[in-house]
Amino acid sequence: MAQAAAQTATEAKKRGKGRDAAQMAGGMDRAALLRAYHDMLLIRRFEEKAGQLYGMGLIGGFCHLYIGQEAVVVGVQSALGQGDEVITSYRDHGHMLATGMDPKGVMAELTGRATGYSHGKGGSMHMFSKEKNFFGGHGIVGAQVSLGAGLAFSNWYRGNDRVAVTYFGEGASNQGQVFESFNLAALMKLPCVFVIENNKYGMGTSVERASASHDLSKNGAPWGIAGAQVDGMDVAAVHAAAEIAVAACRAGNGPYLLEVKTYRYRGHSMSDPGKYRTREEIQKMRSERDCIEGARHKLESLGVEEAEFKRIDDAIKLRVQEAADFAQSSPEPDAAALWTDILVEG
Ligand SMILES: Cc1ncc(C[n+]2csc(CCOP(=O)(O)OP(=O)(O)O)c2C)c(N)n1
Repeated sequence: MAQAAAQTATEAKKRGKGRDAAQMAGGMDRAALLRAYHDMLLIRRFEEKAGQLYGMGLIGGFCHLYIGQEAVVVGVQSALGQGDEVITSYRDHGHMLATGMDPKGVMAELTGRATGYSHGKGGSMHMFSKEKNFFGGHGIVGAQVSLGAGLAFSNWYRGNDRVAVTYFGEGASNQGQVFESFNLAALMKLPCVFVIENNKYGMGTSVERASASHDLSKNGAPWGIAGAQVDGMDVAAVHAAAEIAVAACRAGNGPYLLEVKTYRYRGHSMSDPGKYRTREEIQKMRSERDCIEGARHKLESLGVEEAEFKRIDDAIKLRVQEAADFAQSSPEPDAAALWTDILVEG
């Protein structure tokens, strides 16, 4: 990781040539960090609103919030280029927003409305966007890892220079299909960035109790997969590590494994009583390590003033409220829609 950090610093220096070094924060300049702050805050406010609507009985079924983990997806997405692809688990609303999907369509889907991304028939865990190269949204733990390797395979087969990013949790990381995917991706040098979002808990089981491997970034080592661990509460650090990973993949070096150490503030899903950890543990992370507060402090030191933060906050609040209003005023799908978008084998 030290080597990776040094490489990033050199690359950042090259990119920032002529700029004041004080205007850079971990390879992100002021404008990039401000954008990242905006994107993280949009996810946070969207998820808070989704939590409220769930409490009001407007969202049915499962709902896994991403609050606390925003720096992971925003940092990685900021290192991607046009046409790069993203696939993830059921904890997916943040990934959708980061790829540029419309908050209105996502909220409408959460509330089961016809205007949602899956016409109100998929819900929280099942949304896709071909336009934004977002491939879901998968409720089966680990399933997206082999699908993500498949996305990378299709890019390799077509001979383009696109990279597929496959996100999964530390709980999923010891599944057999994950290691099968590592093997094939390494064997064929597939352009896949595997991102382990290590939020410390798989449902109510801590990573210490579930995993014999304590440095998950080394889990691809038997197949020669390069890996790095990164602080997932620091968006600039995630961005810097992701730039290295994406560049390595795009250069044809095969897959890359990033373990991003993060934390979720809310329960596993909305029905989690949270008995496996203390309130103090959560509060400590929130007050000392929060990714949005951390970015805000860096931006303040780069000269961003209160009025600018307020302008961003107000615009996001409005956008999220508009998404909630749009969802609530949209119709539910017609009963006849039960017979569309499905495969019926006779
Ligand atoms: C194959 C399979 N086994 C079990 C489950 C039940 N389940 C849902 S989420 C989860 C924990 C996964 O934890 P992790 O991969 O760390 O992701 P996180 O929820 O922390 O984002 C489990 C066991 C499932 N959905 N699919």
